[in-house]
Amino acid sequence: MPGARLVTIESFIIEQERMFPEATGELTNLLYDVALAAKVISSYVRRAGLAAVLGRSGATNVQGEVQQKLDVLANDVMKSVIQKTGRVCVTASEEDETPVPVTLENNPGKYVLMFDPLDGSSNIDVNASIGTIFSIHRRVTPDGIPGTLKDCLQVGSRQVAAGYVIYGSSTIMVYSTRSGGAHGFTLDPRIGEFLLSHNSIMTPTAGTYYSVNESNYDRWTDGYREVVRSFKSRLNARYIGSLVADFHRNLIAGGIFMYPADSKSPKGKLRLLYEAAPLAFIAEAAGGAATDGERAILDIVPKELHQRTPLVIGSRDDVAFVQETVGQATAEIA
Ligand code: FDP
Repeated sequence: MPGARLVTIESFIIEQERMFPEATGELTNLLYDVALAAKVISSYVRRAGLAAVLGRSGATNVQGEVQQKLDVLANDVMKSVIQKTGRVCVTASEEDETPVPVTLENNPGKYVLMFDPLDGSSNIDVNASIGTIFSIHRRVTPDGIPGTLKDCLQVGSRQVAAGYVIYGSSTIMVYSTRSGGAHGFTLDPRIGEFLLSHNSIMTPTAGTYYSVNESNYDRWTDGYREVVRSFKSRLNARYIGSLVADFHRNLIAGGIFMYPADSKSPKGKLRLLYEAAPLAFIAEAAGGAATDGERAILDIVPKELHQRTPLVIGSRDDVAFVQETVGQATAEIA
């Protein structure tokens, strides 16, 4: 728009950092590295039907899930952009079995980056929205040496920043830091820059939508069945099956996403460290909430890298309703 003030993601992050005189600029640069990786991944996603990147890679990841070529590619892009900057000491990803420490040669930094490089794999080949999710912590092991699993296994409330990128009708990156607020930037394909499009997102306290895979209904506990019966009578249903896309729509429009534990996945399906915790950080920054049905997601202390968790996330009143209804149903059984 001629004359409109264009705020790039870089200038916005720098402006935010000025609120903290003690900041060294490293986190700013790390967020900018993530934005760069997102642009590269976005360029592959946008050409996916033309470049030879659709389909299965022929391998399975640590969770036993079939890896798509784009999963592997996105994972490689993230690591190659992030690992040699001297800003992180270790990365961890849904696609890597163990943490990948930054070697001495590549100068380990003070941050830990965990990510799901391409969330919503089942939607890759059918041109539906997919995304990248990331979580950043300060390291807890001594500076100057490669990071370890200990740096990764930190409670969500200690995140210093988190965010996601959605490759949808446009590419949007949303992030939040401890300085507060959740901010969204749309990639302008004409200039290849993320520009501020959603300043200080606040999610409605009560939502319009509920998003859950209802084909699991018979596998849920009575509490979740009751919740969904109630939602059916007063909310509208939307389920894409890409966590980022379902979460983003509900964040903007108001709503709730649920992936409860069920008899097939007794610990839940989604991963705590690089799916649930970063999105919970964003949800809380936007005035929403996230729980596993009993505890706030940000209070869960992880025990393993690829730990799974039930997830209920979105508008505050709806999340509270789920927690209360599920809690009562559990108490009645006990
Ligand atoms: P996917 O298996 O396609 O990678 O992260 C896992 C995830 O997608 C989420 O993005 C999505 O919300 C969920 O699983 C979908 O699971 P269901 O197919 O069981 O509904």
